[in-house]
Amino acid sequence: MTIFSALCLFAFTSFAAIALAAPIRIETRGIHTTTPHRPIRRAGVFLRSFKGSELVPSAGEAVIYFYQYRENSPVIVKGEIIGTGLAPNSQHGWHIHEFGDLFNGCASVGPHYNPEGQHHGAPWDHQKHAGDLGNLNIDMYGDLYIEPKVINDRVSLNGPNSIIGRALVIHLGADDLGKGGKPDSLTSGASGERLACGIIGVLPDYD
Ligand SMILES: [Cu+2]
Ligand SMILES: [Zn+2]
Repeated sequence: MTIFSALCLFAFTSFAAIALAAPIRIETRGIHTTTPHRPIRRAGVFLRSFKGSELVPSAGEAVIYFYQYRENSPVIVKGEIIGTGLAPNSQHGWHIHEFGDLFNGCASVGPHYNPEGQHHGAPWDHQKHAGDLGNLNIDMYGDLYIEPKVINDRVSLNGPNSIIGRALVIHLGADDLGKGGKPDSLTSGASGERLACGIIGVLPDYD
């Protein structure tokens, strides 16, 4: 191989490598309503544990993400928490609560977010709170994986039903989805103590 052909080959392969590595960019202007592959809004919650109003230092990073692809489309929830510290194979109720107020820890975030004035239920019921997310399933290793999915189709990341600035709460017990017949089944699913919570905030765009 001559030096010239070797140089040509080198130039070609490095060009190909750069071309392959370069991200595919979609040109957008203003709000991304015409590009279904990018959410119009991303939001996230950094979950924290409290004892009363005192913040308890937690071991891992616990973030849950929310995406919305169009102004009126349902919100997709996604997340993974490795090493939750919760019992393996356990179920925990989780909800969007009304206020983004952690002044008194998870106690000051108010009741379930319920702009329609309905009673507590399962996320797939007609009668439910907009903030009802059902149960989280902790796996046999104590980890949590939430595949990207729509859990409750009544919430939004914009407009009058926006959950931005409200709180996400994970409870000690399982949510009975309003069907347990306990005094608080129809208000909170009898899911017990509030273990962790955080405020839902707007995240920056991807780039
Ligand atoms: Cu709750
Ligand atoms: Zn509820």
